[in-house]
Amino acid sequence: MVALQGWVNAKRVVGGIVFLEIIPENLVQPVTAVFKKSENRDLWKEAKKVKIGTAVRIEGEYSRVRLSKRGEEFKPTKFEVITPPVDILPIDLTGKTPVLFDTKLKYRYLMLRLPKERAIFKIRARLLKHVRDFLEKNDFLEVHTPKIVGAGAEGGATLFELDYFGRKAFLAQSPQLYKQMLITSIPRVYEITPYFRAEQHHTTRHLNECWGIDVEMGFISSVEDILKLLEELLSSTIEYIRETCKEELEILGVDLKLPRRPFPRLTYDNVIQLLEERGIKVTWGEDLSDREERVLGSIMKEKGYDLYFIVRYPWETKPFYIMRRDGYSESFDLDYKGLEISSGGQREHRYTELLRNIRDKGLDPMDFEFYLEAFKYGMPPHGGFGLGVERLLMKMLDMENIRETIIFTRDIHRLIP
Ligand code: AMO
Repeated sequence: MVALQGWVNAKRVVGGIVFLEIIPENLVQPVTAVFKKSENRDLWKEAKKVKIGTAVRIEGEYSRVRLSKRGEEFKPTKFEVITPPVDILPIDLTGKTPVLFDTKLKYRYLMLRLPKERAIFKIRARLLKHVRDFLEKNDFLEVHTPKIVGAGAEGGATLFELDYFGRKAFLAQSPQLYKQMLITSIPRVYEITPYFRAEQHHTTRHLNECWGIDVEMGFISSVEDILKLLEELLSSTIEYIRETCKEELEILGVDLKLPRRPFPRLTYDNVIQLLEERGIKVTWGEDLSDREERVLGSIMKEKGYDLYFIVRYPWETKPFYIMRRDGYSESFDLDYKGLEISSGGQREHRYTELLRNIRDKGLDPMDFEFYLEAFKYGMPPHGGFGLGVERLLMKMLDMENIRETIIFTRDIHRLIP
């Protein structure tokens, strides 16, 4: 005998039989409990009057029969209503009526009764578990840095400002300054953390609260050490998801391909040239637009690559903490199927050069005094990256909208639920 706890998702009464489609608490696929009047009249009567959405507990056995689309068949011996619904469900969870995207985001907590929705978030959780395991195995220490900060690292345009006991404070855009400061004592750190970005635009690839996998590594020889680490991390994560989430990938209809390696290292100048060959003119010194990233994605797809680095961006496109070299920078972006999913680079670890970089970006060194001080006491060469969790998932799972990959969305229109 086993106990099945979950929710009634659909009910079909055919002659003397009641079929209850149950969404079990911990399985991805539904189970159909079959109540026969001829076998147990009382149970059948209970099942017949149960409302859609009710939380139930059923005892019985799996009959090992697979009903098409309705999961396995379950033969009940006991039936208990745990919580009947107070109201009719606001959405149809049987898939018969399509749910509008906006409604789906509003009722995400109910949508998660469905196999597709559960599959996305199971993959998300597995992915983060694997990333942690991978980084721990490589001697990285998980750290937690403040989310209420006094200075932003990624430019003023996307800072959320708040009042901190009469002082101006911000929500952290990234752990950048703190993860770098830690390199002077712990040369391998990582943090899985929310980023708060006051992006004004409403796109399919921006959120106002998103999650990042932030890594920083000291005593590096060059930015190539970071590229290798990120390439290894992504390849092993994709392999892990392919192996451990077969059922979820199947539910989502995703054919997750192992990336072709090594990931190409295209220079910014290479990219401009490739785009020019397609008739797209990029002004040197400007970041790539969404359209340019997408065209590059199709060029690289034709060459057989889903994942590729863009290295040596002009320094003016990158933040002050990135190391400068001859007008270029020791930075990179990693693009996946035409979308930037990560950026990083080697940092400026030399105190005087860093101070100059801050001034050259038109920033006030006084705002970064606490950060700069950490560079006075033997800061080793270092580098790292920030990898966007939602963007990575979106591309892995071939989703059109980043909002599919986070349970509760924070965008310009959504503050609740
Ligand atoms: P960057 O600002 O490029 O770099 O952010 C790193 C990665 O985070 C994701 N990301 C976002 N995803 C969804 N919505 C947003 N609004 C959003 N903003 C960022 C992207 C992006 O590639 N400190 C550096 C990283 C580093 O150098 O270590 C940083 O934050 O996937």
